[in-house]
Amino acid sequence: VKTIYLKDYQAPDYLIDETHLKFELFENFTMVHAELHIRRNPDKQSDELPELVLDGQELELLTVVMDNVVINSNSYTVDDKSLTLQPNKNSFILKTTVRIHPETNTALEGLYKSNTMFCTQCEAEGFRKITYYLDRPDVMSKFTTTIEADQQSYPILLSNGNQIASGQEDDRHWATWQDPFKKPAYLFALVAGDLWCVEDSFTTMNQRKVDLRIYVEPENINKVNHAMTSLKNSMRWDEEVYGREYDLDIFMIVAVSDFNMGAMENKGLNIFNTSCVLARPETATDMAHQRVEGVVAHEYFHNWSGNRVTCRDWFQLSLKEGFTVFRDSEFTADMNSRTVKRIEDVAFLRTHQFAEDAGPMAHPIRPDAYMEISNFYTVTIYEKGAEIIRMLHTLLGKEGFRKGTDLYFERHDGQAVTCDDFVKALADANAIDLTQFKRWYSQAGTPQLEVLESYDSATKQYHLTFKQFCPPTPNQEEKQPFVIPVKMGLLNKQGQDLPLQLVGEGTLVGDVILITEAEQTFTFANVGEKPVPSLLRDFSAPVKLKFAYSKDDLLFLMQHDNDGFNRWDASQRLAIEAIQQQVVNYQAGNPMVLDSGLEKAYASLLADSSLDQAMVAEMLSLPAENYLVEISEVADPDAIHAARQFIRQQLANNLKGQFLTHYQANRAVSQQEAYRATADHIARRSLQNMALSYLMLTDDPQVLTLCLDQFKHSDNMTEQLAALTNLVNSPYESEKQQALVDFYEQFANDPLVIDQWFAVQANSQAGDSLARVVELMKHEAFTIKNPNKVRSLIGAFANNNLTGFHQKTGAGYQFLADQVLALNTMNPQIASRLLTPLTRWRKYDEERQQLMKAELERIMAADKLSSDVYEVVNKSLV
Ligand code: HT7
Ligand code: ZN
Repeated sequence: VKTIYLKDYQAPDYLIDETHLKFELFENFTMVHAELHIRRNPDKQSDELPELVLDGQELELLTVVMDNVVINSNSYTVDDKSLTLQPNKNSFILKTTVRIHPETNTALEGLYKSNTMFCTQCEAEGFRKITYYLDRPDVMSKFTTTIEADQQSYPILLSNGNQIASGQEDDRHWATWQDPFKKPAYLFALVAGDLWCVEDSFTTMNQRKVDLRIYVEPENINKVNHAMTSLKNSMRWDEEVYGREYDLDIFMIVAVSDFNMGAMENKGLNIFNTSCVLARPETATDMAHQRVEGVVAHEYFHNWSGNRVTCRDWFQLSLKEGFTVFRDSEFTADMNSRTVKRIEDVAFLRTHQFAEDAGPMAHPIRPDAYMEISNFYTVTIYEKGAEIIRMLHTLLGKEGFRKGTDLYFERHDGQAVTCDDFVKALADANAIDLTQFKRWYSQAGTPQLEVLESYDSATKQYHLTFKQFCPPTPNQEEKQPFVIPVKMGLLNKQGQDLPLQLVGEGTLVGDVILITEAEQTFTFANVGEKPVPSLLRDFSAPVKLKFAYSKDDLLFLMQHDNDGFNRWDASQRLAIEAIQQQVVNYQAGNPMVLDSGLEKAYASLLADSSLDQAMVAEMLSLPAENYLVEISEVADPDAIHAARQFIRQQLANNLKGQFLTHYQANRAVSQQEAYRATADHIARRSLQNMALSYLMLTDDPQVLTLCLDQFKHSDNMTEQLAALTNLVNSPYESEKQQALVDFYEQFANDPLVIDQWFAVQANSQAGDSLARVVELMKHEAFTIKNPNKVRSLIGAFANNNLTGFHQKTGAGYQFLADQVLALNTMNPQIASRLLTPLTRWRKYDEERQQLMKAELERIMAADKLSSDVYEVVNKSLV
């Protein structure tokens, strides 16, 4: 498998101004006729005409015609990756015909079938599985697409842009779509199927009416309202916050059941995983509703950050993904609770991205090399990428950032550009030097930021010394200091922020200090008493902050910090300390104890009626097991699980009365008010379910009655699924089995709900979870060909069921490796993603390390490894 390097980037020798495609769709094959208007790239001059090397995979080439002259097979070469021709003119029209087989395409890349419909997924390099092409994002072309298919089976025929013609002949019909915007092939889309649609419209800021359509399979037609509302909110938000108006007369979304990721931003024709479009209260949880809102917004925002301005090459992926994740997270923050969104994003980043940054697949947000680009749709490119954009927003301020993005869109509209171009637009618009800041683009790893304090009561000066250090990552031993914006406050005894008066060296802008050196001291004047520092407010940089907070400091910050994020963070630090002490006790065979400070903190949170309910729910959640693994030197899954569970149990017993009061009050409101997916309702349900999960640990039969009542008599999936999850993890065996049977019967016809049913069982804390997962793989509702099913059963087990997956026998590892091998040829992208937990083998004890490595080696030794799986296994074993 070849490695591709950023340093080897070369502009294309040829460009394709126009692309005319004709698809003839049949049940056993599809014919693709392509007419490409090609010319030499004027920016690449040479005396001789270079060869034209078109990408193409799994294509049966039938004809090649250049400027109306048939080219015979002696005059071109074809291998399994390309078609090479020698042009004799600077510009020409090349026509090819290929036969392809969407009906047997299980990789879900290129043109494939999902249930009965045809659909496409071309990012990153799927278009080459449709026709021979210059399949690279810096080749942008105007597309016209004709689709011809059986009228009865495929009444709906869609592609990018506007429909300009249609017709019928016997039992077949056709439609022609034209996209007026130049685009790279990865944004091409085609859909053909028996679909229903919900229609609405949006009037843009310049009073243009845009037709909005969401297409689904008929049985899902009652589940698209939430997505439609989210779409209209996104369109308005992008106008108001970024001044970006939609540019076509029609915007379509199509929901498909078989999809490797969440969704795809194809120009004017977004294709979505059903899990990211369909939502109605009875079948989708609050979390699922929020995911729909976020993904609809994300894909819509790509119309500017990704489509109008796209990436020059795939090393620049974070140019569109990091920026768009930042845009969608700000949208969600504006639509819902800003603090809760920040807490959720940071918890996700710290758990998953920090782990990636510390593992064998660590890479900068702009990687220097890859083997298989599909492996680089990572939490680093997306979520860390978004954090880097957030830091730019912090550095430039709201207005400065907007000036920068305005310049970026104006300068680069219609172009394929680089991360450097983005940063330069921001720098130019604000006349600021971002050279050092750009290290965030080229250096991998999570910096550690250690902070030491000293206070001099005589001079009333308070000093903070910051030391930054970034551990080595693959191929990057040494790191240069980063620019780290630290948003902060100094709290007096009453919990108020003191004015920040910086003296001497250093930069303070508003409440943000800039760390630029490996070690740097900041001195604050007129500090009348030793303050408690609140550092890295709002998580202003993706770093690991080390400060020796005392327990009292943390309790104080939890109550008083005027930054909601840091109040939550203090609660997490307190909980982590308490859990880590019990991990030590568990390992030493000593009795575990509940920290009285933690209990008091929880009691006062539950008693304080002035607090935002969403915040209470967040602060009462103990850090997830996966995060506890991430922050362990050597992770002991059994000890982590036992310690966390012990603390939950103790808190449940000791605070039972308070949990019950909250539960009953909130459940009563749930029963009275109709479901709404608004921030206040979501907060209330999350507190209610949090209380229920603690109460269910008390073994009180009265609580079981409450839980069963919630399971049986809720009008929404948020309450019903929470009740089912609690039952599945309870000791009440017969109630658990009955609930699982009832739930399945109730929702057997709804695959997305059945995905939840699989996931709840995969995450079960019962000792036999692996056996249950193996059994469920034989269930009528399971198929390994559907990525949502794989994620909800196999993925959920391997990623979230810490004790089940890491059982000492190694059976969990062996099971996962078997599934990776089964998927390797069927769907390499899913196989490679599924591998992630095994790649983290260095985190565990020697015995587990050996077992995990042995499975990676077994995969490595297998025949015909896909490049996707090969790259991940190879890097993990180095
Ligand atoms: N830009 C989209 C990426 C995507 C993708 C990548 C590889 C394989 C399958 C895929 N489906 C969608 C999604 C997004 O970030 O908006
Ligand atoms: Zn995206």
